[in-house]
Amino acid sequence: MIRFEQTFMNFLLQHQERHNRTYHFLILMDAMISAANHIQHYYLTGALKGNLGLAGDINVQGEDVMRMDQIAQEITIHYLKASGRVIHAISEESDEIILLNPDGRYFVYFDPLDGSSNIPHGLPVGFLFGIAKRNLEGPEDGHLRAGRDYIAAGMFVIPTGTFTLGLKDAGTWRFHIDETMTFVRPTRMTLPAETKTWELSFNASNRRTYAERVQEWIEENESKYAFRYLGALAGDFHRILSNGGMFMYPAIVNHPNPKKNRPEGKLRLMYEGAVVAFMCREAGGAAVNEAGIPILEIQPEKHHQRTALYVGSKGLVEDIAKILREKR
Ligand code: AFP
Repeated sequence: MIRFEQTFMNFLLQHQERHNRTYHFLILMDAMISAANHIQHYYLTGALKGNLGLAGDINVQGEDVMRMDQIAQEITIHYLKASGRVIHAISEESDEIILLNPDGRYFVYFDPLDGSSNIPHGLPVGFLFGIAKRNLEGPEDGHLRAGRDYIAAGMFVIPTGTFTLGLKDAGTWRFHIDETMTFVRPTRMTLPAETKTWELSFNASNRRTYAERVQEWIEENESKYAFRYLGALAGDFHRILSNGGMFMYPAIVNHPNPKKNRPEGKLRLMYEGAVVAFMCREAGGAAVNEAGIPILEIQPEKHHQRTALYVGSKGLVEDIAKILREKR
């Protein structure tokens, strides 16, 4: 593992030269970090200030909006706009594309507070984001980018003070916050090849609703690995990146109440699935959907498109992908 004793900005500057990162990207990252720190502050004081409850609205996904979802959304939009670098943003909390700076050069796809069931308890949630670059030469080619076209993707696990960032062709790095709220000590993340620490992570209460072949795969494999599940993708994926194994949120196709089936999956492609798939690829792993297609290859057709997700160590993901690709 490579370690740097330097601040986050110095780290990026060093990588800028090697990987053609621009000054504009640094400004955008500064905005993301400021937003995350600000959200974390509200989250830490949320129980005392009464901010960990429901807001009383329903979001575009038909889910109850929490007060913290609204706060995190407002904070993120504020910083993205102030950065002057983002043309359009897509957020879990907004039905419409958010138009920010006409001259901005990036698209940002984000979920400012993912893992709502943990909010009332003040337990870990995630701030997930993917970044793509606008086409600066020639005609604009739209903001709906597949994960393979992201230039970076990252997640803050709030309020644990950890930040993980994947940079295109430059690895996935984990930072920790210090007393001055600076993210320091980047450590390059590589999924462990050794299977001893591998974990499986999925919502076990859903297992009988998965496709039969997925249920069979779980039965054959579960006793080989430890099982862990937090219910917030950023936290669960954080563990997989460190320990190896696989996080999965399969399609729900066998629910006793067919209205509750989710054949297209639950997680959102642009700001959940593709974000962790990108970081995973840069750490040596893989990610596929319910058809066994690489998540990073899926061209989104709409902003809030959902996907099933299998992400983690290549050996496990490729094993289940083979089964998912078999026609039955
Ligand atoms: P919410 O933000 O709606 O709770 O969803 C969180 C999430 O998208 C992802 O972070 C979790 O991995 C997954 O859903 C948890 O879903 P279950 O509660 O169905 O297990």
